[in-house]
Amino acid sequence: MSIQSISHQPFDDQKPGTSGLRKKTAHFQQPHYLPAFIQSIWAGIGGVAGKTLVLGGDGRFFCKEAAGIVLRMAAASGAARVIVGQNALLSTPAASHLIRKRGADGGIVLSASHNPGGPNGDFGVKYNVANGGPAPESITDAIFAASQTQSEYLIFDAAAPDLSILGETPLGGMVVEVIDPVADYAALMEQLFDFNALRALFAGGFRMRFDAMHAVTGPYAKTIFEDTLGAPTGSVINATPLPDFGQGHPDPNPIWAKPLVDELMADDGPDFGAASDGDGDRNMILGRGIYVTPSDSLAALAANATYIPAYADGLKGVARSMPTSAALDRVAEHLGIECHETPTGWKFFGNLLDAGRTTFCGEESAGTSSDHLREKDGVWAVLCWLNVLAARGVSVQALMQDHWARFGRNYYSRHDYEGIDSAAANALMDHLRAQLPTLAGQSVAGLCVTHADEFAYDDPIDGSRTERQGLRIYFEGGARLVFRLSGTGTVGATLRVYMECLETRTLNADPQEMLAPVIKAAEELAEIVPRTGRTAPDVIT
Ligand code: G16
Repeated sequence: MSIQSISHQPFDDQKPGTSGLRKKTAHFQQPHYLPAFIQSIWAGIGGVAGKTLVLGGDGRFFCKEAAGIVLRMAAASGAARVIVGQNALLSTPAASHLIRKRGADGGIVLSASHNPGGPNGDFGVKYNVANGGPAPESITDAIFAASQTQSEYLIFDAAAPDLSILGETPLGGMVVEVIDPVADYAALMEQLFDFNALRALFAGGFRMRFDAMHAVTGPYAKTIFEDTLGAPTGSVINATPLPDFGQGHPDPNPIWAKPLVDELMADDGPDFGAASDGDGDRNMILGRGIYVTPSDSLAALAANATYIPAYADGLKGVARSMPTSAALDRVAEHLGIECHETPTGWKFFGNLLDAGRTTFCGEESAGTSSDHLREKDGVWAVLCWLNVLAARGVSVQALMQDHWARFGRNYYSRHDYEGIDSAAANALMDHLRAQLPTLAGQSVAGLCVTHADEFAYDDPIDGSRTERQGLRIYFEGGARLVFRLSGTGTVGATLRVYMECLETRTLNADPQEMLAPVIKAAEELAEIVPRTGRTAPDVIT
């Protein structure tokens, strides 16, 4: 065996986005593209010699080959050990937990999250640091800087070990340790929740449907919900991870998980429904006859956290991304705890969690989690809901009615315009940005603007400042409008428009109807139709 040094032209498009580097699969498969990025990661983290890494992915097309390349490159650059999930599978939260549990220096997750997979789909690479969380911007900036000049990578010219076989195998001077991807994570969940209460819940006939969307959470959900907690076989559907996610879009929202939503909306539907995404960090929560928005789910879990053994002593604080609704703020105010507002991207919660300033955090984009690890965690969110329902003995519907009656309801919706022309999207944002200073006091679509700004975040722990994180327009009465361009798309630009309004009396109306004036204001202010050529959003959540 020998180490090969391969030369190539530097790539100029390897800037990590909201969550790692995401591109079309074919783009990643072009000669040298993936290895060049991996070599840039080694450079960005100060080398990999002597280090222990965790490696896994969501099982999408190209994951296994990519895992082999990462292993051969880690060995060539002197890594001591790589702990890899069997068949290169690891959910993002399981990888985060393993990094922490094993004291690893970091980890690589091969995933484009909720983006479709397959030869014509997307692929992605994320790097997580020693706390188990996504690399902060200081590191992703260093990786990007390295990628712009790097013209050579090192790779072992021997095949990587067979990742279907558990156990340790040497690769040069490095150890490849293939582990069961589920066991450590499942053991952690058992420590956090009242598994006896959950067993009793299912034994009492509680019916749940969990849609793993042919993605990575299938084996985790089968083990935990069916094998351990006794949910009937078939409670977990689409449970085998497939390279193309069954040609689906593994994004747990009412559009892409419509069959599950339809099942839960039926009069004889299950008591509880949930879905997770490609890499298992997102979640969607449903009860019979009710869809719980991610913002409401976060707020409801925070309000009920003390019913869960791990959080019985209460929450130290909470955090949400800026576009997430203010439902959480109202709970935090009631509990008398800190509520932090961060930019979109899980990496911004890391410092707050490490410093013990927040226990629960979440995002409107279907991510919820706690300080048990440093990623969002779909199965954890589902277990939280089940634990609260079991402890309170109520339905999802009753719990949310009670929540809104206590705190009011933040009606919320996000409209996405996908794959629009990048220049048009940037021009739309510039046009909006230019209006911000003069909007206060103006009336738009019958709503009076109280103030408007561009969100910037000053991290209270390390003092870093992150600018240009979304345009915000606030209206009298508590309504709010936010505009951002997505940092996870792979084609053109995706415009996200986030809308909310607070209502304390009408608690069971259609969100799109309640938000109609805010939606109209968004269209008028941003000139969405003329500037994008789109007459309707592609996705409404
Ligand atoms: C990623 C990030 C999240 C973010 C989401 C949407 O989720 O981890 O923090 O909220 O993307 O980001 P954007 O609005 O920029 O597209 P995931 O599940 O895709 O890794």
